[in-house]
Amino acid sequence: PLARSLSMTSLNGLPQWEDEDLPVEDLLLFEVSWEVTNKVGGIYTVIQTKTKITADEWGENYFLIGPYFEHNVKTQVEACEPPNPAVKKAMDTIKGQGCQVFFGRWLIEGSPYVLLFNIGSAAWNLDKWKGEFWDVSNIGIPFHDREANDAVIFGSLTAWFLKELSCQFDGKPNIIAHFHEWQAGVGLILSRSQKLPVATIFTTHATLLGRYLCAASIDFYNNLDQFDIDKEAGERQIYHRYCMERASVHCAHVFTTVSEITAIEAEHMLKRNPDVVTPNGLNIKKFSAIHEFQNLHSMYKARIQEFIRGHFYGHLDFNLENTLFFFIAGRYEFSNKGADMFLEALSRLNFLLRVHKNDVTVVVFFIMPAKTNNFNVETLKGQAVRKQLCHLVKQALYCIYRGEIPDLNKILDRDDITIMKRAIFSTQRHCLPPVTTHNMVDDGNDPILNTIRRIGLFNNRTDRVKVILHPEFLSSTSPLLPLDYEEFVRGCHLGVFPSYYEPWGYTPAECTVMGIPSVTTNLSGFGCFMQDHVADPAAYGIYIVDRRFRSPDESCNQLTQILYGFCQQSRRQRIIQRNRTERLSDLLDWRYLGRYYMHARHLALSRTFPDKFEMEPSAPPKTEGFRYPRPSSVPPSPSVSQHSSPQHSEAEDEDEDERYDEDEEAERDRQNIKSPFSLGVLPQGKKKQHGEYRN
Ligand code: G6P
Ligand code: 1S3
Repeated sequence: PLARSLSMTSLNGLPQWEDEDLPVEDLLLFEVSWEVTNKVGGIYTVIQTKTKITADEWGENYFLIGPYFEHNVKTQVEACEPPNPAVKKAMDTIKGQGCQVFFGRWLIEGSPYVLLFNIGSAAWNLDKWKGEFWDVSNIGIPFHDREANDAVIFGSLTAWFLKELSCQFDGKPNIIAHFHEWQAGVGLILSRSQKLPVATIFTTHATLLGRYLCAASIDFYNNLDQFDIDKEAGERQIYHRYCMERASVHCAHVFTTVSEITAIEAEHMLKRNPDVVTPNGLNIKKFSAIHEFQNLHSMYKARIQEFIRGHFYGHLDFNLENTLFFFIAGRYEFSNKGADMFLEALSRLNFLLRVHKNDVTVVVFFIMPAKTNNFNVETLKGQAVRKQLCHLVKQALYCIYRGEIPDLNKILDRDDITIMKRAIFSTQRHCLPPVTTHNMVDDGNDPILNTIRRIGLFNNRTDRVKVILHPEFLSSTSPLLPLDYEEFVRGCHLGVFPSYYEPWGYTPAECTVMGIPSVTTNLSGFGCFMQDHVADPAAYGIYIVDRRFRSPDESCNQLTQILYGFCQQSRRQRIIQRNRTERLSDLLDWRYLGRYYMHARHLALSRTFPDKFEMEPSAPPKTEGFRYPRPSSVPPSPSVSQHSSPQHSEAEDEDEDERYDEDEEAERDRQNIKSPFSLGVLPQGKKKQHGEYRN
């Protein structure tokens, strides 16, 4: 019997696509990654957000394979017995040989099953497994590369498990194994060399060489076809890793990557064109109250303002109601993530705001983890002073709330007055508000701090741009800024991600679904995707800096203009723009983008088991020709297409209620959005064709 349908329903007019139903009851799907239950970077986000739709489709036949780390398991996984007897038997065989395997449910949406290998418990096999890997691939792993050695153990365990599992089946169920990134690739290479009856998919989320070459400030995109890639990998001492990556790519039945721009990169750095581009989605939750995200913005902005009161105590001579919060966040790759260009643009913005005597203040957060020795004293002191003053004010207010006419002699006794005087004295600061919240281990060599020193953004009173480096990921239990990342993003006004190397880029995508505008570039997968799908991205709060066809200085000027333009928006314009930004969420929903993963699986089955899955499936429709239209209230004049901020009159500023005509605009736009099918741009339905794909 055919199981759940793989058909995707249309989301607000986005293109529909129906694929053949896959008999998922006769299939098992394993997704393998070093980041299963183990947060290292963006791949964790891909897997963790995608499980909901994958578990909905595959039910009990979906498993994730990852490494076992006690602290992760304790907080995220609930142990249970494998429901599938074949899976249990394969696990028991491995356990019987002294290697620990953990099974449970990952406590995230979709609660998928996870199978976690304890790498340490199997490490005594390392020399043997490295030898076996050499025999099949001629790739030698140096003893000092811990990550690569772990990858060999992880991969050998994965292939061993798949072997023990598949030998129990007689043609049914068929197995699909989807491997992410080179750290999981050894499992794929070994499965293929052992000729296991498993359909394999390999997804790369970034190429090793691309990341390294870009970080070395090489003009990467203009020289893609010029690099001697073997030599480059050797010089950077990553030759063995690059071989593992390249072998995984070439062994896979189906090779995918996350964006068109990384597909081009892969063609040059890995010498294979991806079969499918699988853009990254998010698990979108819609609030029942349409404007709830605006309320949340207000609520979390107030929490950030509280932190600012403490951080700038004694220097709070700017109006918090007229202060904008910008931020950059992510892996600390200074130039790859565009922190270098951002700082330069901030210095120019500071100049512009000062010379134009603009009364807006911009506070910019850098959330990029680095090695630290905890919070610094000056920052902690700021929050302590704020709390003390807050306590005294609350005491006074309490009387007023009780309906008493406040009698100063009664509400504050002598001790309170003494405390208050001391608190006020302690707000007299003899140094500037700190640029960093933590004691940096390598303060003298830190690239962000060194750039701040060079451009002189020291949080002086005269600066209109203030900078705060928070070199640790955010947490709701922090004594300093008790917000988790999502809450923090919601409270900010603009995310700024001017990346040079960014295969996809989750940070601006996350901003979008929370209704927060962001800056991205046309070198990021996300930026290119938005350019392809939205007629006027800036009108929707997606600002795309051109880092491809302009010099770095020109790009930096463009970024400065974007930031300066944003500072000139009125509150009402910002509210309207946030509404528009949030409207793009459907485009980033896994319920829409998950179809590309489905297609990759179907394709892998048809290539591995051609007698059962006879023909290669037709690709999901590309959305070329389909675009979110320009918002209807933006007249299509050249001046607007340049500036692209929401139109309004001064009088409108008085009305700050965002629920009015914006809803009408949204409705009008929704009606304008037509699926390419209904426009006749793309063919209806599905049609299987032979030989449509490269092998
Ligand atoms: C949300 C709230 C409004 C508030 C506004 C502030 O839209 O619902 O009540 O006035 O945020 O916006 P701003 O861009 O100034 O932080
Ligand atoms: C990679 O993580 P990164 O931040 O090192 O994978 C992410 C998920 O596909 C992607 O969004 C990002 O651009 C890549 O760089």
